[in-house]
Amino acid sequence: MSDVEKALHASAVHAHGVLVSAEGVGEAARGEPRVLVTMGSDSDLPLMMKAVDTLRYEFGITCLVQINSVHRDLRTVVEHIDSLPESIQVIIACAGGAAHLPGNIADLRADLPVIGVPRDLGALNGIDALLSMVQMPEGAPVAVMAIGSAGAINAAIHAAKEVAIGDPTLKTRLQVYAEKRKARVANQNHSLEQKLLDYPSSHS
Ligand code: RP5
Repeated sequence: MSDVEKALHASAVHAHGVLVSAEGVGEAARGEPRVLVTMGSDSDLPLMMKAVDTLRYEFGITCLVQINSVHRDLRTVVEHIDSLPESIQVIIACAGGAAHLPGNIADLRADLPVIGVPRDLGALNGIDALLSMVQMPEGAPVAVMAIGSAGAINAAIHAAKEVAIGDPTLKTRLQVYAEKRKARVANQNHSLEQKLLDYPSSHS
């Protein structure tokens, strides 16, 4: 591990975050974190791993993953968000219920774009989190994605697009990702005739 990487790991530990890259987690991670992926509770982790895995495997983006609860420990959230590594360019924040985390972070960090992911949870199944995030008053914008899994993946793609503004290599990876999506449609058309032939008839 290089000296720069050692310093980064030390600062990540200090900020109670964990580095994640395509190479691994924690000490095994490589590179500077360019995206913070944060969430209100580790119960959000299964959803947010979709964002983390998209960032690291599709785009090769190293991220810092951190739990921040504005309902349970607001003071620590302020400390964490104030002391993020300089290399962070975008923040993805997920929460469920009365989801204040992304909006609070948008206020704390006037210099960084914040992407909100509403978690599908509880009696309102994410509608509460969606409205809490999207109805930010003027001045502290949150770019809100869809509720749940599609939102987590789109948050990662959107973050990659923002990072790619200053990184031509990343632009190429975004194009490759888009081509893979197109190939899915072509494959579906390829197997469509057989699927129609095999489809159970509703006529006797
Ligand atoms: C939110 O409350 C968290 O982001 C999570 O979505 C939700 C429930 O948290 P747990 O009770 O599972 O810790 O703040």
